[in-house]
Amino acid sequence: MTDKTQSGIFPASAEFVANAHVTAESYASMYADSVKDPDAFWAEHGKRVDWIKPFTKVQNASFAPGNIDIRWFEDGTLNVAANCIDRHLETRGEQTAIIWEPDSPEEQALHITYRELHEQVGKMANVFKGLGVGKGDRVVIYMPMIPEAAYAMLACARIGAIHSIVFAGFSPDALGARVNGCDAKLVITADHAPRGGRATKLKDNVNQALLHETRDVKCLVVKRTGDQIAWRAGVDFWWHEEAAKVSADCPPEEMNAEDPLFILYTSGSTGQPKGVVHSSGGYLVYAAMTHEITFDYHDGDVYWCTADVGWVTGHSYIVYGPLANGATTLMFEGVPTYPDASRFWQVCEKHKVNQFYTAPTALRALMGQGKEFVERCDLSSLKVLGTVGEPINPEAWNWYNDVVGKGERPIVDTWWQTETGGHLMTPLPGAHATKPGAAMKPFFGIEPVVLEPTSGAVLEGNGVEGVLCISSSWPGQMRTVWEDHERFEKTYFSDYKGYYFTGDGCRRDEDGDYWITGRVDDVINVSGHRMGTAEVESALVAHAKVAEAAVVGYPHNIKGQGIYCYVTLMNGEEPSEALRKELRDFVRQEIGPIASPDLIQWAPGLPKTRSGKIMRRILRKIAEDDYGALGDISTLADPTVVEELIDNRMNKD
Ligand code: 6R9
Repeated sequence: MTDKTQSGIFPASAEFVANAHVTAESYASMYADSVKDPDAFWAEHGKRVDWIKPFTKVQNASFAPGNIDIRWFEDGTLNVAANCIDRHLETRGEQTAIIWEPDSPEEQALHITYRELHEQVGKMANVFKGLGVGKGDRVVIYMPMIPEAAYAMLACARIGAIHSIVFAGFSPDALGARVNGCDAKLVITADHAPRGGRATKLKDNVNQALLHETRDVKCLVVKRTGDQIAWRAGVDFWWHEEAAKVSADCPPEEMNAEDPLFILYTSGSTGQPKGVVHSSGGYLVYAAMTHEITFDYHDGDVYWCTADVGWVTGHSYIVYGPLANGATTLMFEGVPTYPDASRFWQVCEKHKVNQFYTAPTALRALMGQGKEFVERCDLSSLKVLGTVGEPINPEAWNWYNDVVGKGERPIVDTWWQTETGGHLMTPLPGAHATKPGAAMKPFFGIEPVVLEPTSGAVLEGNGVEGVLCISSSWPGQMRTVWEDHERFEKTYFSDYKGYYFTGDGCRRDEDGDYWITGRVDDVINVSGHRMGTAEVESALVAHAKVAEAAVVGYPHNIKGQGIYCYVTLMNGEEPSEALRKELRDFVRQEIGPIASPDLIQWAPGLPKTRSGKIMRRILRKIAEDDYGALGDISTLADPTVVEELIDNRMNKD
């Protein structure tokens, strides 16, 4: 072990490799096949799902300017819910599909079999139909982490409705914008969402979000706590009451491979979140395949992804990927530190979890609490550990490896995005020795290229750093931005023509392994949550006392990046601590607690070019406490503002 640590390279044990789906040898040959003849490769792997009408065409994808068109398996038909449930009934009807672990360890966990899942999803699908939802209609899901959230997703898939999940931590305003954005017919929610011993009033948030809605948006409410809520007569319905009235029999709708399965809003570099649209066929093939191979999932394993279904990770790796594979997937309602910092590890012990997948921010928070919380639990069932969401610092990686994995479990650091549907780069646990913080190698069929940021020239060879693009399509790729295909092209295909631009920076090291260096656009990553700085800026300037605002990220011990705001007040307004708090609360209310500013610096002036553009590069450097590297400031309209900002920089300690 000391040897490995010194070299910074961690191979899997011979025992692990012997039983792994993919080894170093098979990776090399499969990867070569996947890029040499992608049609043949994906024609084979397309069989991972059951088709109603088998596809004859595999891929039809163009990244050409003016003609961004991505299709996979385009003449095939299928039903995603039938693939995640019905096809398993014969062989594993009595197997647990979902283990549900509630917020409080005092409350009973649930084990839902594939047969029970089939029944619940069938009922929910019939309730949706009864409420007027049909093929192609949109349903917004605003739910705690309870099994009904998964039922709702699968019920949509069963009848061909398109779901759009809004994270339960988002504010009523953010929810309202998303309900409107996709013209949803129905919102499904719960009365309250217990989390970390506190409860969010989800139904009240829905009421507030729909206050100015002119259409009658119906709302189906799951009773989670039974506490009092305000009811909108005629448009609100209790799930348990409606479920009692319908049959569980709901034949799955035949869907085209390219029919949208879901929309998921995500932040970009502009103020407006984008509705990322995913397909039915290609998405499911890719989610299922990556789930099995990246985590080396074997039949009978218990798999746990700690994400929320409100994020893409919850879509692909709690629900669709695992269930398509007939896996047992664990859904956790709570947080890592409630009732104490042992909670994750207790759940691993209790349910004998084999694959555990979480975010670096959670690991950093737990690392700070000390290893006793881990060591008091029996973690011998663990086989593979995963991380996702942001770059993992070597310290957290080493802690994960040593304290949680006892130096014996491969760690898969999976790099991917809402837009990619599934993992694009990750070590495979039986194939690649890992390096702390490296995403290592492309998944099958993925062709990464590193470009020189300004010229767009392809950087060949090893030991290079630049922006990360992907040169050809893969089945899980997003297909468009909801009702804005132009924005799809502009965001992802216009900076570097002919490539999908990820927005991330990347280094290919001397061994040809990939390291993600973080976003190169105005997107920051706060506790693994993507946040467009422009969104926080528009929230701030919406406040009556704010004239102008600029927001950047800065290094934060636990969150990875914190939110640093430079705020210029309206003439005559005085800065004060009370106003700081007011602005913080205002942003929370506009977007949600995850967007809460960490630091607010009063800025009488912002560094701007003569054409009036804010020079964020400089603001980023000041926030990072890195004045040596400010670069050329001579093009500023008024260079003295920089000095003033440095003098008044917020003390971060
Ligand atoms: C799945 C997910 C995507 C952005 C992505 C990148 C960052 C995700 C990462 C990672 C380094 C990893 N990111 N995984 N950076 N290493 N293993 O997180 O999707 O919420 O859309 O965020 O997150 O910057 O571009 P999403």
